[in-house]
Amino acid sequence: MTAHPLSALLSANPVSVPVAASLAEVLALMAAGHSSCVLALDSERRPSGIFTEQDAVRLMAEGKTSAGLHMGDVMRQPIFAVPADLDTRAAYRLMADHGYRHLVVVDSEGRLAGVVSEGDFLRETIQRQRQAMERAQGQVRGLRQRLQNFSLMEQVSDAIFVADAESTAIVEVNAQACRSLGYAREELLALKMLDVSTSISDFAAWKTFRAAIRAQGQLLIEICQRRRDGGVLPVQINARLTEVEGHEYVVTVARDLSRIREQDAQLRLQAHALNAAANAIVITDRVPRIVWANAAFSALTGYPLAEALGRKPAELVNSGKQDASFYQRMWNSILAGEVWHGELISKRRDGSLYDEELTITPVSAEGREVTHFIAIKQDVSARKAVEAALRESEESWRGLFNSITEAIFIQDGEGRFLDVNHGTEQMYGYSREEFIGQSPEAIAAPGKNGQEQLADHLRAVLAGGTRKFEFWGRRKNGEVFPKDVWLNRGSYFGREVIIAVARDITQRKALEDELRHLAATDPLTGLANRRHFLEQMALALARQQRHDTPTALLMLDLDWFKRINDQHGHAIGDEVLKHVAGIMAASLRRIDLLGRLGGEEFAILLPDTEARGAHEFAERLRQRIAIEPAQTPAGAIPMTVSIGVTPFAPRESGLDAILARADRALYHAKANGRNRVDLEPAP
Ligand code: GH3
Ligand code: MG
Repeated sequence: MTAHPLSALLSANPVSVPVAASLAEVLALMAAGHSSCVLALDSERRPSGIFTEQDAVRLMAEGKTSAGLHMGDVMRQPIFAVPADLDTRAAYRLMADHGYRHLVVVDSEGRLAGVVSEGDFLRETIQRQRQAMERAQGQVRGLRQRLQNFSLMEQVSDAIFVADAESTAIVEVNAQACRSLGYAREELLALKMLDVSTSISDFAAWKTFRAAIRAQGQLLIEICQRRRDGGVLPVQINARLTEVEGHEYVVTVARDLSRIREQDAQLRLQAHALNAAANAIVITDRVPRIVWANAAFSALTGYPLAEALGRKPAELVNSGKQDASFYQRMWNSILAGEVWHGELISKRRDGSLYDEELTITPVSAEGREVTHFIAIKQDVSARKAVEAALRESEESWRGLFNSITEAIFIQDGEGRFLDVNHGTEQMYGYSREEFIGQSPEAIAAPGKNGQEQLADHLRAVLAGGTRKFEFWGRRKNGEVFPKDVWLNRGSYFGREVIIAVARDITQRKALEDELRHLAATDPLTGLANRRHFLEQMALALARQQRHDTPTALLMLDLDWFKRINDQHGHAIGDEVLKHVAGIMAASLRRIDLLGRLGGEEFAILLPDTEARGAHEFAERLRQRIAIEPAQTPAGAIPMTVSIGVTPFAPRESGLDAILARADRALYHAKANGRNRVDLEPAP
């Protein structure tokens, strides 16, 4: 059996006739069957002759007609017949050699099997080639499909080439292959591996290469590839043979060595940097086992890298000073992919403890599970010690601050309260928290302090001066009170501030008022004493001189008072003095001023009063005293007064002149019989 027997090519039913058939019949059959030849068959179906289109053309050329002719007259014989199992190519060669356009095919008994024409051969050849092509395309498609199924092809950063193991024609590449050689995909798919390799550039080299792959299963070598721009690219290739549908391909994975060398250098640099870092760095896997640690880690913990590798950090540094829930929280956050940051107490190899600031960063590829943890540790023992010392010093400072009974305010440049002591809380009734951030306005009695002045004080103190002033505050309960304030510039935990020390002066103010009152008052009668009266009279005189308002002065003296003392004793005399003072005080307007000038002598100043009005007032007062005896333990004691009146002149030389006139008027009243009023007009 041949691979391609002729039988496959046969037209099924060739047109055939008996030898006796008329030529006209033969021609009609040819036309009807679109056949280019007709065979004559004997009774055994053995072909005996053949009539073709060419024969018909020849008859026409010889001027013959079909009339009277039969198949036996025109057919060519004997017939050249070939067996059906003849190889197609051999049959085609026979036809070509003899110049035949048809071949008659017979079976082993010599009976007609069919006819093969030149056209059939052509059709067969075309079909065979098409099938081969389709098969080849199918193979490539299948290969591509299979390669695409390895979606890895586009995910790896290496260039991948798939080439026909025979022709070296490139049938598939990945995007990296295009990038690294600088070709478009279509351009690469039109090239051979020999075109892109400078090291394997002819078939002899390729065959050696292929044999080496076959011998070792895969081949890992460094070669050079040629880029589209002519540049040479050093690559490390991993080549394998693969068979797809009976066809062999070489799959080449090429890794850009220049990039790897760069990355190597980069990695070495990073490793150096990590090693040189001042902070301890530990990398663990997920377990977590230590996979790497830098020199600072060894220095901090005392564990050499070799001893730490493969161990769990907890085995090495857990001090037992944190409870299980602390570590649970840490794990929860880092396993969730969050960075954990905190402080803890850790243990060195020698068992000593230290304060550590720890940051753990989970490492995972985009959206994947956490694979590693990077821990950065910093020994903060020194900082902790400083903090503790600071805390201690702050505590002792605060103790001092609060032990001072005066109110102390720490204020910033704008006067805002940064801190206050207990004394301040007690003074105002506000808590420290309520004070902080507030300004003095918040605790000022409204309208009692000059706002501008306060700002001036702050400025002056900031410039280096000191200030003392009085300030009216308002407590939380609304009570308004005076305080003395001393402002100084100072320092508060390294910050330049204003320190205000305040003392409540409510009591001192009250005492001062009391003293002032005492200094101005006659203790027996509660009236203004001589000094205070004269002071007030001097002010009234100044007013009168300025505004030219009428003012009058009355001078009063009890009549025969000595007798009362003599008769009833000094104490009763005092009672009488008080009684008369009471009547006088009750007779005055609010603007009038009454004073006891001494002994049993009184004076009354009447502003806005003419001489006549003053005289009338004095007369009414005299009468009233005369009819109201003093009620004393010694019984009712009647009493009279003499009164001298004088108005202020438009231009007075001084108090003495007025007092002298009033005195003279009083003297006249006495001299004229007492219990009367006398007036000396202004000069
Ligand atoms: P007159 O003024 O009418 O001429 O007679 P008089 O008796 O009031 O005379 P004089 O002014 O000389 O006497 C004043 C007396 O008043 C003398 C003194 O003992 C008495 N006296 C002065 N101050 C006080 C005092 O504070 N209490 C008492 N009980 N007597 C006083
Ligand atoms: Mg008298």
